[in-house]
Amino acid sequence: MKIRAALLSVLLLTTSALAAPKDVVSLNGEWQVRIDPADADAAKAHPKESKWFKSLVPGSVQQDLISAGRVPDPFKGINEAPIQWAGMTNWQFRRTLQVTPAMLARDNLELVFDGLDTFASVSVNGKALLSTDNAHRRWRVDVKQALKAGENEIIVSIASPIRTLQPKVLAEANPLPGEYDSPYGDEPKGKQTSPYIRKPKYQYGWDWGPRLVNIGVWQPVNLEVWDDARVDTLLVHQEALNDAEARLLARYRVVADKETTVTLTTSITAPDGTVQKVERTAKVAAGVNEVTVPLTIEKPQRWWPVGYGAQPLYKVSGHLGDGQGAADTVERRIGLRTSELVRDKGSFGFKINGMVIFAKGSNLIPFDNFPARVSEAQMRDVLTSARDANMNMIRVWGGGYYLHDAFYAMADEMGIMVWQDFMFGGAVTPPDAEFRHSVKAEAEEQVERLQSHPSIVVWAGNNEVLSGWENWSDRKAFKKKVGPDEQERVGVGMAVLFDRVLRDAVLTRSPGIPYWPGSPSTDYEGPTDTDKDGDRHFWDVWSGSKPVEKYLESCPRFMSEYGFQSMPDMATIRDFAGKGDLAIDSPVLKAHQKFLAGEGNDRLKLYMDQRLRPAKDFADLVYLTQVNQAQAIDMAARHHRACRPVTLGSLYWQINDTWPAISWASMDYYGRWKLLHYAARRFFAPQAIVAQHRDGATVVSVVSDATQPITGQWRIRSFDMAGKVIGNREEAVTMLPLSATQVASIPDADLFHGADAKASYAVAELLLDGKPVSRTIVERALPKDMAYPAPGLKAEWDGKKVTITATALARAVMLDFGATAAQPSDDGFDLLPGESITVDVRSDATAAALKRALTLRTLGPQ
Ligand code: BMA
Repeated sequence: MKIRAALLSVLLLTTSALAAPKDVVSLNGEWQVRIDPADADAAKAHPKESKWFKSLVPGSVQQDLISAGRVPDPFKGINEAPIQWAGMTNWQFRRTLQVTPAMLARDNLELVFDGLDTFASVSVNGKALLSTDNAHRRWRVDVKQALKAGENEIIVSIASPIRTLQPKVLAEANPLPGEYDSPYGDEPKGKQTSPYIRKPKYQYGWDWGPRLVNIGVWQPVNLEVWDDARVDTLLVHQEALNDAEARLLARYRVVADKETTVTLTTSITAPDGTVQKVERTAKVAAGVNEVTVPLTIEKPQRWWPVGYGAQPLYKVSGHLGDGQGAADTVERRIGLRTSELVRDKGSFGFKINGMVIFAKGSNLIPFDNFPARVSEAQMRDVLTSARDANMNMIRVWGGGYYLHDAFYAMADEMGIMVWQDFMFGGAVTPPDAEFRHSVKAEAEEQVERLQSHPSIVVWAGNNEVLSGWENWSDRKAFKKKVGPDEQERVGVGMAVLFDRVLRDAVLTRSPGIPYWPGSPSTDYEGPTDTDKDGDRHFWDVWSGSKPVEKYLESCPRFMSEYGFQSMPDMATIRDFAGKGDLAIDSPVLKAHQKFLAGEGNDRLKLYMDQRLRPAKDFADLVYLTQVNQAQAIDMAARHHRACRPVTLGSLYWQINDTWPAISWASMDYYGRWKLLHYAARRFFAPQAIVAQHRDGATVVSVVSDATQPITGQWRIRSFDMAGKVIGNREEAVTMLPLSATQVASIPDADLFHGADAKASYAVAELLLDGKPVSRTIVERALPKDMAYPAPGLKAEWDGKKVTITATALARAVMLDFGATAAQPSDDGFDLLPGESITVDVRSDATAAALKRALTLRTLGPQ
């Protein structure tokens, strides 16, 4: 018996030694870059860069130039202009590759580029093998014939995307409307090349980010070496899900170079570690084959969004073997859940596992202007901050790029639902077939790559392409100029893309997950961007300069964008602006403000003048912009929540920044939370109180995201500025599951008893187990007109903990550490007379330095 077992293992070892598995050789790391010698003018203008210098892959030439100190860092000071030439130049990237005779003896050697940005030609040992035109795609090319034993040279030539497209665009009488015109004279106004290319749109400059038109090998590169057959993709479809079982279909795409028989072993590892295996033998032909394997999971554990249950994940791995040469392994991690859109008489919302979930969250823009350098830690920080602020949804906005797998894997683990846009940022799309085919391939590939992630609960066709086509003035002008036939051709082209091509990609690659043609849209059921139907982007406040109270005028079905700008913390401003004097209209602050081509700081001023007291100095002004932002979004978000069930989601614009900026972000490029992010934690709390003063009364609502009824109390107390209670009302309340309930509408006479509006306020609170879990302050005058008392703030330190006490009302207290980087555990809070709060301060600075750096700011007199 023993001998037989030993013999068997020897045999097994021998067979597996013969069967060489697929090899993946990473070609990431150090490459070289130079100006393409054919680009003679550029080489003449930049002789130094016409010689090879160090390049890092994945990356971009812009990163290489910055790392080598050949251009100043565009994120600091006013340094965006000196790097522009890089995007207008044709480049070559080069590396060598050692190939052994053993590798050459294998059946297949393929170069796989996960992303090339964008118009690239690849040659190996001087032999042209591949040319590309879509940065959102992966490219695979057979290199066996081009390789030789010993040293080989790979050259990737990438042409300037602007220069490549410009002849065509300049020749157009009416080029397609795009997004933001270049301030650098490289493209004439109204003649943008970006609508014609498949490349992250924000790199051409956005209203929160610089123009940095990346050129490079921006994703990993590998050499894949295999025999007989490999697994090209493994899709895991969820065909049915109930409490008894989940029925799945593993769909393998197997690519073979000859007819052979393969064994596919599919293993499912449950969250508790138990493994089940299904083996399937299939005959495959040379070329692309599909092999499907039905799987069943008994008593499935469901994946839930954060706040509604756990996030159990199952591992599905597939092993391919043919007993001769082929051996390949793929792995997917899945979660079991259903996702549906609630669409009933115009409504719009998400039903996960049959439960209608109010979406609380924000919009995510790319993590950096150089996507290749984004770290996992940076992505984790943003997602963790989202979860810590009680968000359950992030919209991955369409003007960027499809994010790395790691991002979605983290969202899966944290229970953050992802609204995933396809990458269309607002530009009108070309109607030609070639463009459509490119998009089709991109969409199918990306949905296949991401479909196993339970966090992705919807795919949406684009950002603002549909509403822009309907409503924006440049598009109206375009339609008029081109006439009805061309208008129809372009319009139909977009409809084919967003209503058919992308919808089909989701339907076939991720069946069961809803598709929504655009944000905002109404699924082609009527005009887009309305309160009554579908999702809405509301920009009357901020872009339209309307007062923030406009947020309260209606209950949209789902607010997928609304936003308000502020300055980042002083630590961040100092980092990009340096040490000198700071002013809101100084060149460096205008350079880091992209709204209205740099004039956006006027809008900050407009709203500050409208609502808040004058700033004492620049640091105080920074504080005031953050208060204004936090208060505006707080007002809107609480309102949206109180509008449930008419409203089923509230995603503010935007959670993050691509660089150190003055923008709508609630946390800046360095991850520092602005006051808005702290406010989000309060206004998105699972149980919250909403109190709005309108038409001479205070309307109080309570909202609960719990799935069980919850009993507590709500109370409202009114005070004068000396801290005396003027009015008081307290009632028990049972909050129904997943609900918003108006509990009172109290006329001023009953709450404030004739007190002066400017010298009194009310505090509405929700109490559970006798403790306040949510609070909001009602004021009947604008903050600037309120007669706030001197708050008498005191700070007492204990290590890096500080206790702040107020003797009188202190509104929107900020712990300002100036240029010292520090993150307090709470900030922007209100203190009632006599109240105190203890805050932990996370910082590399010493406790003594923190104590020295601290300034306490409030809306009242200091
Ligand atoms: C929106 C977005 C972005 C833009 C933002 C702020 O509508 O979709 O295109 O950055 O507004 O203006």
